[in-house]
Amino acid sequence: MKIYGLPFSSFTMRVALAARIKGHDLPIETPPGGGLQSPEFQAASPSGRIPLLEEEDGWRLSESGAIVDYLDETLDGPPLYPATPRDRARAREMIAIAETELGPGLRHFALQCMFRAYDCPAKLAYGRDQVALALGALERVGLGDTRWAIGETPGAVDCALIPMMVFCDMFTTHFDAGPLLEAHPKAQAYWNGARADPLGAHAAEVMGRFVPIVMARRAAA
Ligand SMILES: N[C@@H](CCC(=O)N[C@@H](CS)C(=O)NCC(=O)O)C(=O)O
Repeated sequence: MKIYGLPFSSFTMRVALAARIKGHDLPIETPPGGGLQSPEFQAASPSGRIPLLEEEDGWRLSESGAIVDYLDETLDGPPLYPATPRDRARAREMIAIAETELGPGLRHFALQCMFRAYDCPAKLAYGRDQVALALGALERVGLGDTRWAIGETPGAVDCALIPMMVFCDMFTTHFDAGPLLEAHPKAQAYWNGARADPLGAHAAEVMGRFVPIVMARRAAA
């Protein structure tokens, strides 16, 4: 099994973290044809996006959340979801908040502050509100109350949240996004704990390698 992705991609990191928690170092390969826009990759990936999992027999799966759950069911290692129905439901609730609120909110910062794709203050303000709503909601359902998102061991929620927390830090520190986590002490406490762990530190280090690349592209433009 391998993953087509790019190391700086938050969604690729999500599935790489899932494999790491389960004790596997999943190979991440550049999309076939050399990049996302290649005809080979566009033909292989239903949305044309990374990550894309490919099994040895050619079976493929897209969407980072679906891939995380597939890895959980097919790889040896600790389960990525908690043991009780209520904790599993909580995990899915937190993942839904991350996927439908936090990620889309951060996307505005990625497009405007990092990639400078366009300049629309109203969209950025909406993104900021969406990030604040998401972090507030995550805190209300328990983020920051325990060592990891749910309990004392990392799991599927952490795979979703860690790359987004890396982005929050990155956008604030390097891309003039202003404070994103500051008003959310429990979310900040969660991230402080996660990034002090090799799992979070690895994500921050790998995704952080993208900052000088973006800066160099800006300088060259
Ligand atoms: N919902 C998808 C989102 C994947 C996604 O947005 N991937 C980005 C890279 S982080 C991508 O492929 N962007 C390229 C494009 O949209 O053309 C998932 O969870 O896997």
